[in-house]
Amino acid sequence: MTTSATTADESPWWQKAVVYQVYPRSFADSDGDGVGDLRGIIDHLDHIARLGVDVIWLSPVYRSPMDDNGYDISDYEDIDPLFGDLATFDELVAGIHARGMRLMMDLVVNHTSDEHPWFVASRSSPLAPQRDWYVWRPPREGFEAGAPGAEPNNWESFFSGPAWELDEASGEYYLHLFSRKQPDLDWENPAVRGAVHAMMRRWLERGVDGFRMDVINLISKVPGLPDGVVHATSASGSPLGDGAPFVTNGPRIHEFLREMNEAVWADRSAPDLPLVTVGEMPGSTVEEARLYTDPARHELDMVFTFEHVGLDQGRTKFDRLPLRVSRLKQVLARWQDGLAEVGWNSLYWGNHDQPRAVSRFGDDAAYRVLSAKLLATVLHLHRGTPYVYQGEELGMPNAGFARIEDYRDIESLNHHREATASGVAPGDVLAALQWIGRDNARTPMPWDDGPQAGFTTGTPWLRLTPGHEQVNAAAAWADPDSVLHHYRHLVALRHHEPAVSHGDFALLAPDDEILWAFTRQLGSTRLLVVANLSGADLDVSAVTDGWRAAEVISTNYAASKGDWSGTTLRPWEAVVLRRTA
Ligand code: TEU
Repeated sequence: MTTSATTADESPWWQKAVVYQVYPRSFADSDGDGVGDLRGIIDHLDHIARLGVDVIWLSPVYRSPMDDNGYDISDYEDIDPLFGDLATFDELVAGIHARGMRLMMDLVVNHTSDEHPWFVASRSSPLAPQRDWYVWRPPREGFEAGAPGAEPNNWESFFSGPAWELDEASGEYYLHLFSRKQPDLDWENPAVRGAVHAMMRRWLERGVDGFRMDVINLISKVPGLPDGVVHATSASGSPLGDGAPFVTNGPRIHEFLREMNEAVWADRSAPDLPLVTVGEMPGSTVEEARLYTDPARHELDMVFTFEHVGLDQGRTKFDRLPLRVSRLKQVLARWQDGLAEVGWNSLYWGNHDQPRAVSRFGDDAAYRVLSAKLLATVLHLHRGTPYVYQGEELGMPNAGFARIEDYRDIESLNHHREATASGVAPGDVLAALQWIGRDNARTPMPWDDGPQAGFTTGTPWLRLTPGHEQVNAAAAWADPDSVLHHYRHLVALRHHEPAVSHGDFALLAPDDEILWAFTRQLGSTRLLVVANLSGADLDVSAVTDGWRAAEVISTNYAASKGDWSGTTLRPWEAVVLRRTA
């Protein structure tokens, strides 16, 4: 049996922590404009605190034209008036700290808004001193600016269409991996890096405790920006190629992260340092994650992998593939093994970019409550830092809007426009959005069974998820068997049982498509997790042999602590057993 590099006792605080993500637009609206705000979060802090979580990750609240709901920032130093102001932000920080929690801010520095003064200056002239803060290039040789295919290279934007936008005035193009209102900063420029570091220091001085770094593994691009493999043509006639290999985990990424550490928090060695960092890293392998999260390298505490949320997707995220449970289990197990000795995992099912976990991996019809609890049990019993996305603790299903008019997300709207223009049947495009579109999980938080679910007294910016009369926070707190109380129990279990936070992980029955089973071990304490991912009874005696006398420390069936057979799991049942030696 291997022993882990860090034990529960000497580990940094965030290895025993659970993080709760707040998507501010949709958490709580205090002023009736239909959009959530900082005051709304302050008013509902006790909901989060009662769950027992340690950290709040707040999606962006900075000044923004809201082309991508705040991931397009026009002023890193101020709060958008839609959400409040700096004084209210300070109140929020104080309210979080007063409840013993910490605050992790979203750091979006691969790109800014095109309305950020840096970009406005950069765009003003090819001779502007800030021209080289962004990635400007002339048209492709032999092409007139603006002609199809004249883009400096063939990269496709993550939000559909070419990743370049022409600036008519100068005849040059700027790079935008996301929307055209999100120009990429040029991290090759030391002045850009210095400005980002200074901005981060100011937020730390203001009292924030860490950063979730948006697409941070995309900031270093391969020099020369070479064309990618062509796979399509845009609606405007430009060939579209895959730029990901040239921007993902690029040549200077490790250097940039290390430099950031040195510039922003010189000494990370103090064990009680409140700081925590997580890098969002689409396209990173476990080997790369080990480098990013090796404490000796001073880069990041943990990263968000995308491997497990890409298993049901084809070449693009909208191509749906059947999900195989065995693959899902094996991918997560590989990340457990890969970061067992060096590094650390973050654990998540959902966030503001992913559909609702219970709709994607569970059964949101007949077994919504049980399968939501099962998914929570399985994830929270892995080794790593779990993230709970607002509404997940209520077992919220996908919004599943059937009409394009109900969608607000730029990614979904762009995809709908491009796909229908290139001949895909509108019904097929909508079906994909109902399954994977980001608005599925961006709907307002349902607080009670009142009008607009208690989210707003006005008209919500995005329609509510159907079913809020039953699925809401007030109902969940009142019901001891709710998904919410199960999350509270799992958070407490992580805090009190060191084998949950730090035990070694071993996957059992890796090829089974229905049974998800694994063990955790720390010293003489052993845990066995068994979960039935189906609506039929499942005989699990093969893995519970030797565990008959073990204590049941978690179950998702109401009040069944004492009465589990030890051999058969009921539909969507998940049980955790503990024994010593
Ligand atoms: O997401 C980046 C990302 O890789 C994807 O999850 C993205 O949402 C998209 O689905 C790719 O097809 C981050 C933020 O979390 C997201 O909300 C932003 O839109 C994006 O970066 C740009 O800042």
